[in-house]
Amino acid sequence: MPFINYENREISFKIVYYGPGMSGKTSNIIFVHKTIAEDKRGELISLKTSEERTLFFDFFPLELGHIATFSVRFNMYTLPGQIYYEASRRLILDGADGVVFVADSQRSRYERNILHYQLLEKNLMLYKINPKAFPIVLQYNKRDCDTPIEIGTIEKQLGLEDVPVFEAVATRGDGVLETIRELSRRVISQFEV
Ligand SMILES: Nc1nc2c(ncn2[C@@H]2O[C@H](COP(=O)(O)OP(=O)(O)OP(=O)(O)O)[C@@H](O)[C@H]2O)c(=O)[nH]1
Ligand SMILES: [Mg+2]
Repeated sequence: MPFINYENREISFKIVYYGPGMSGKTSNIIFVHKTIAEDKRGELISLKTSEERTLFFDFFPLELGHIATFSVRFNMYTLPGQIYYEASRRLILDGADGVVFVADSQRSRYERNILHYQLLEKNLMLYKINPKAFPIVLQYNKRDCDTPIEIGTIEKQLGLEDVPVFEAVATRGDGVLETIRELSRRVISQFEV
């Protein structure tokens, strides 16, 4: 559920980029951040290791216009994909209103994508959220790699229906805004229902 501040007339949604290690979550958020006009975004904060891996999270706030007389703010987070940071992932997912699942299109990462998607579903259920009724967008990132996995393989393996799918090359920004636009639309329309 979004956080509603009646005094400041502000609605805050929490968006989380989820996915296996090195799939391109931070690259997504960096591109979104640099694309947004300066007066609409806050500083991008990254807590990372010396090897540029996300240690805890990346975060920035984004002003997105209005719903009725309330200003809308999206708090954008990525989480660490390395397998041993499961406790951090669970913590960052708490209170999320929508998730971009960033999958890695390299064949060698296929199993990792499946595992992390299953962990996402498990973690949502821990928070009493039904993953099938929750705004999730699936992004196949790294489409520029050699012989990327075919679109549809992850959905088929996991029995996903009605999950919007986007192809991306996050380092170039291809598909990044399309992905977040669709998720924003879903998050806001679910709130308005
Ligand atoms: N070729 C290619 N490289 C990419 C793409 N997206 C990200 N990368 C590279 O993949 C590496 C990992 O990207 P990050 O954005 O840091 O990945 P992450 O998912 O945040 O990784 P963790 O924080 O460790 O979970 C970096 O070297 C990026 O430059 C892409 O679409 N194509
Ligand atoms: Mg990262």
